[in-house]
Amino acid sequence: MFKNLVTTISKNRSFGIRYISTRSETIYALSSSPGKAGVAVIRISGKNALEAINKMTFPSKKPIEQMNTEPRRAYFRRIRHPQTGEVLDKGLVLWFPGPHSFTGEDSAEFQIHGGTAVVQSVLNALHGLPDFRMAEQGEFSKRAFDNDKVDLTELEGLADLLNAETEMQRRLALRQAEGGLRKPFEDWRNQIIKCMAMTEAVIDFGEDENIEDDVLTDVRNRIQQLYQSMSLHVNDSHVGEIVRNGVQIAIIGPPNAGKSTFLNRLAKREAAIVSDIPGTTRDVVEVRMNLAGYPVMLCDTAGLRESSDVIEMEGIKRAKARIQSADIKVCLLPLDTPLSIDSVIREVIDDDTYIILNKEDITTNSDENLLTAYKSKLLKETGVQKVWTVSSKTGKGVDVFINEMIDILKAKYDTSLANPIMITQARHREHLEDCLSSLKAFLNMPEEELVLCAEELRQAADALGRITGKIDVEDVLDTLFGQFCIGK
Ligand SMILES: Nc1nc2c(ncn2[C@@H]2O[C@H](COP(=O)(O)OP(=O)(O)O)[C@@H](O)[C@H]2O)c(=O)[nH]1
Ligand SMILES: [Mg+2]
Repeated sequence: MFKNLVTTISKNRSFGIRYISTRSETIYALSSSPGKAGVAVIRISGKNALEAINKMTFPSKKPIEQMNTEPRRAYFRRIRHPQTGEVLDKGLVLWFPGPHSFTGEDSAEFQIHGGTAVVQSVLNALHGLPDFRMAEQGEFSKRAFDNDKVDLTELEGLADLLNAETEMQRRLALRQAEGGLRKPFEDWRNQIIKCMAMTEAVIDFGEDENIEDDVLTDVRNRIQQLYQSMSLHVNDSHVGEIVRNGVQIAIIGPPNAGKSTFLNRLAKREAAIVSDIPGTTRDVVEVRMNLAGYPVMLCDTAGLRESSDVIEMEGIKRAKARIQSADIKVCLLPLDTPLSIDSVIREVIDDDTYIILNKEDITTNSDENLLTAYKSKLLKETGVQKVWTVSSKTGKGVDVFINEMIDILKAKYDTSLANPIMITQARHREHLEDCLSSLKAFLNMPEEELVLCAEELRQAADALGRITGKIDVEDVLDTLFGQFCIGK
């Protein structure tokens, strides 16, 4: 009985609104990037896709009816104009009958020479076929979503894969595009729906002797367990989101410490202005870097000190805002001035701050023992985990810093398979938190309030449904498809 109830409820309530597209037309588009290239890929999807192959790629010596195009095989053929028979190009032709295609519909692919005129002539020829039209932005993906080939998280993963610039971003995006989030989220949602069905069964058939006494206790235990395991994933220190968006590393410290010189050294270019006039840097200067596959946004900030200069004060305000939002802070202290940490700097040092002693080449603290003693004092007083000594001017010590920073990144932002569920977007987190708060409300509800209990579970399931796109997601879809190019 429960099993039937589960299916009925999931059919009636939880699938709600779906994004509907008109699918009578067959769509086509250039899926590779426009411009000159060795090969261009034209994709076709819709019920007449096979017609494009039959009418445009028939071998000259054989009659059409003898042509046999097997699925998922590459054929080297002449590509012809469907009306005039003129040969437009020679290329590979592939046929993917639905539902075993990206969109779930009958699909075809022409891989032709990537010249502008060649591509245009084939697109024009396709335009002449009945019920064929050029695809809209993201329309192939939209059809894949409509046909349940992918869910929203997989689509987001796909968009991220197209945008991935570093190895870690690629890894994270690929895992998500392959259903890394869909599976656990759907599994959680199904468990909640099952508990909801059990609660509703007690509401409907409470007097019935077929219902075991401990159904509600069972539901409560299951939700308790689910709540705990979901909470673990939500409290993940935002690893997925940080790797997806880039690790923000802020270079901070007093004026003239050599922050801008250090940034330029890492960036290998003169990104920030360097001068011996304290207070030169005002705006936050950003440099994107790839550190062993981790996307990093390195930010140079204005030196922190008390100042009465209006513009410098604005720079310091911006620096402080950036320091607050940074994932990692690297605090530079110059070795050519007396060793001390100003209170303005001390205030911003926290668990994610590391210290670099700069200007090793002109240190006035040349006594090794003094330096070592100062380092241990710094470690003890500030609680930072690492102090490096470098010269931004000569580059000495900078490689050691880079290598050790990579180790820190690897430890802090572990994207290995050991952590299979990685929340990559604020959108996921919001809905997961909604789901958790409904589960918590359920757990705090007196057991006899059956109707309210069932309602909390329904809201929890809906919150998860919004992540995968089972319900109410039109606004998210519009934004998402807008990120794809025409041929995706
Ligand atoms: N000798 C030496 N001078 C440095 C080093 N790093 C920076 N400087 C100099 O210190 C001054 C201030 O540097 P800058 O990068 O503008 O400091 P910021 O105010 O912290 O951004 C400039 O004259 C730099 O050339 C270093 O490692 N060694
Ligand atoms: Mg500067």
